Amino acid sequence: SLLDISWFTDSMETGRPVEILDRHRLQVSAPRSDPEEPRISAYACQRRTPLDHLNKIFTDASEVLAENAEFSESEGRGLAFRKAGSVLRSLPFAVSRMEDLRGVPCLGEHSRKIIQEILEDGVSGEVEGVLRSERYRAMKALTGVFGVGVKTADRWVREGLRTPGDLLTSGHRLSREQEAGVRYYEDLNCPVTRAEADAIGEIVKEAVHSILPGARVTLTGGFRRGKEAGHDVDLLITHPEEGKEEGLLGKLTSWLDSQGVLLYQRVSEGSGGRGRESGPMDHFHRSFSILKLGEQPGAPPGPPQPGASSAGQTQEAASPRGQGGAQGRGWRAVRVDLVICPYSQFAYALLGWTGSQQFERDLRRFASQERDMSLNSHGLYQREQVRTPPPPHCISESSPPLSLSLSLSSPPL
Ligand code: DCT
Ligand code: MG
Repeated sequence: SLLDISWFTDSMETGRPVEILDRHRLQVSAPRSDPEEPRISAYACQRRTPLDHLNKIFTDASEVLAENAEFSESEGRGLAFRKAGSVLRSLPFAVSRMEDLRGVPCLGEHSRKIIQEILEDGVSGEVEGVLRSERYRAMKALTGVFGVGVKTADRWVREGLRTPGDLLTSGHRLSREQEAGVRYYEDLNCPVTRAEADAIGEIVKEAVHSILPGARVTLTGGFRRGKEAGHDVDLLITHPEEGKEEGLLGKLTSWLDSQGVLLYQRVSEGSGGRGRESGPMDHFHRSFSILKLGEQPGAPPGPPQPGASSAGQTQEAASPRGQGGAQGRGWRAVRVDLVICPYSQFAYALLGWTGSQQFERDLRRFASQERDMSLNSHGLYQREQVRTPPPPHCISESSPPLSLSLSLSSPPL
């Protein structure tokens, strides 16, 4: 059947030898470990992908082309460049000629053409063209506003807007999220350092512990993978006694607000992690927030400014052109995701929130295509469990997710 054929070809792509046992039986063996010809998996989750790697010149190019494709809502093309970037990151050698790429999966014709251009000329004309293009620059600047997606940015670019400053003078009515995005534009586009992420973690930990002793706060996302900088701080919060985490998010954000730390927040109610689905998005109670961090990591940000209270309605430090930065003002704004999860789902949530995006994507694809299972941040399920979901609120009792042997103290993935 078609299904069998796709399974068969995927197995071949992952570099696993297939033996023909008889007319009706094929056997897929363990990956070959031939040092002469190491096979590279087509799944990012089966590759070692170090943060520091040897092919930056090519991965930078793939990233620009992926972004540019996403700006045109060409998801397929964007994904192809993301996959190419991911596999290039995993190569243990610097690519110096096209022959080096023999047998490397996930590199389409277009990606290979770009690599060839860079090998021959030192740069890719296509990438240079994108970087110079007015549309790309404007889309980059406008999607850099927190709360502005590709569709909205595209509409504004068609109207002639180019920068967040243009947005303020255009008279467009902005959502509360976009207003915060413009107000803290410079800060939110300035990478968050590891020290700043740790300082935010400490502020949140102190708040959580004063509300719910014994709760655990874990720094996830890029920082858990060892990155030195990121675009936000992802914090996963749980409590070893299942159920105690309920209602925590509201109390936590009220506490942060009372301390003058909460500059903005939007809460996604989710279902407190009680629901599950076959899609990758999770159902956790979550706050997309902007927090205020004092200049010295860990230092209190100072008293709230006049009129700067009441849950994210703050008007302080509004920069007239959306350019207000941290310099000289003694604090900076930081994007923080606060995610609450029930303890029984913590291992899955930690795995799902650690990333990278490509690693997660392929881990879910691996579960589905190679194991006929479904993985998300709530659990790992047999396929038929997903097809016939049990009634709501009975999930953990009637059909617990399969156990995942992930040590809570495991090193970054
Ligand atoms: N994630 C995912 N699928 C997505 C988006 C995110 O699986 N479509 C997971 C993986 C990473 C985690 O959520 C946090 O997301 P980001 O903060 O966007 O990623 P990051 O790796 O932490 O990147 P950065 O360092 O820039 O914050
Ligand atoms: Mg992050």
